[in-house]
Amino acid sequence: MSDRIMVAGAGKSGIAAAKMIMDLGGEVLLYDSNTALDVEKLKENFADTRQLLIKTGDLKASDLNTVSICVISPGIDLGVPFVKVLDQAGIPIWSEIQLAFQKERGTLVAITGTNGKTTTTALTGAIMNKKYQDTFVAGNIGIPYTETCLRTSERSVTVLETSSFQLETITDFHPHVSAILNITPDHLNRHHTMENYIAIKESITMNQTEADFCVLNYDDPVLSEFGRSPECRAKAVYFSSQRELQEGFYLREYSDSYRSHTGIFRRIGGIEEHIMDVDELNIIGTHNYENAMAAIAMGCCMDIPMHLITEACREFTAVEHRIEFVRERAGVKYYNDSKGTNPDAAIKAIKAMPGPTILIGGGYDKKSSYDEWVETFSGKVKYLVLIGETRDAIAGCCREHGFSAVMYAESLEEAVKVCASYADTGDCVLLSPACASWDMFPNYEVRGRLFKDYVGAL
Ligand code: UMA
Repeated sequence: MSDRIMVAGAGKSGIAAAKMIMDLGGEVLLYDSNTALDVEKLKENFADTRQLLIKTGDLKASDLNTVSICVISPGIDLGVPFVKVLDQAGIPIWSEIQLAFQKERGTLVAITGTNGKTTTTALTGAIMNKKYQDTFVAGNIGIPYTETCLRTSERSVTVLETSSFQLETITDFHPHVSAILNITPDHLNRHHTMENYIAIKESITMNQTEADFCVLNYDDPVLSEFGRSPECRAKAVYFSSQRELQEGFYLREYSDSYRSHTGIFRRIGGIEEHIMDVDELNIIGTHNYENAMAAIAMGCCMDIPMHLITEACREFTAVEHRIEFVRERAGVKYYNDSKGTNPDAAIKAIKAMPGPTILIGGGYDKKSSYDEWVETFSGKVKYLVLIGETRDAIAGCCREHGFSAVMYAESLEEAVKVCASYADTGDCVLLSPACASWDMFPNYEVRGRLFKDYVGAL
């Protein structure tokens, strides 16, 4: 490890990365472009600041004299001006997960995809925990990998949620088991083209070999083809909610003398095995059954006995902010899906609702297209209450698709009150905004918790 490492971004990842480097005896230049940052408060995160230099604002070439490498926080777009200063100085840029991987001593399981990452990561962690006592769950889920990697051992397993932002600057990052759950348009304001976004997601496998596994969604044409291509050197393991597979994990309807069931099955070497029924799970919606199949597949790749896998699946409950049931009031069910931060995730939440739905949408503008989302409203969404930066764009899209039950609210609190006043017995109220939160809130967690507070106060 070099003497001075620059850490860009003083959020969760940056603080954890800086601590890790200093724990290993290195010196850190912690840089943040936000001049309003309270440097004294930032220092409170560190027990010892002797090896720490903090800089905010513009970055000049002269600031980089002793810097040999830059560890960049995921939220920083590689197109921002200071990255050019780093490039001109020939300083390599690593993501925070790339840094952490240098100290990984156990087995790494890494999960990416546009949607379902957090639920799948949490469930996979619970499955691993049944066999491996030292299981760490980290990454985009909210716990920086640099916070856990120094505690790994030959016996430990780390289950890591990885975003495209984190994968963009990996070099030798190498999971034993990877999963790509699905790829639909997201973060295109940062990655620009779908081709670029897909390539970044697929790069999770770039250092894998035939001794490794990659779990892939067979129903996603890009991913089913990727698993068969020479670029994917890991052994591809498929799951599908749409068809029975010759080899892999899938959903299939079957009946017994009492009723019909939807089962999760596995077929290996032509032999089919019933794993469990979807109604034994506490998570709802086809997308969640896909997440469960991916997690089960990862458990099998790690040789976890099937009875322990199914036990973990039965015990697992929805992750906070993912179609999370909040409460029932006057016959109306309230759901928090604040992590529905893109149209595809929000479509899944609408489909999972058990009744007519009053939807809260809108937020930070990621330049997404809302057409497919609005098309799923028909017959399910009674009213759409819009908040945030994207209100006009979404309202315009609704007009184009002939959906007129649209209202504006000035705040999330007002939106919750409007929903409550329009909801009838049997309806659902769903916060699933199809947009990121950053226009009105620091992150989706704050947005989700406030929603729950407002619903609780009704
Ligand atoms: N900053 C700069 N310059 C810039 C932009 C930002 O200096 O040009 C600074 C900001 O002033 C701020 C810091 O960078 O001080 C923030 O860094 P960050 O945005 O990377 O946020 P962290 O707190 O480090 O959280 C990150 C992830 N955030 C993002 O990817 C935006 C968290 O994912 C993750 O949980 C955490 O690391 C731990 O690994 C959040 C997320 O929204 C949940 N992820 C996206 C998603 O899921 O869609 C990808």
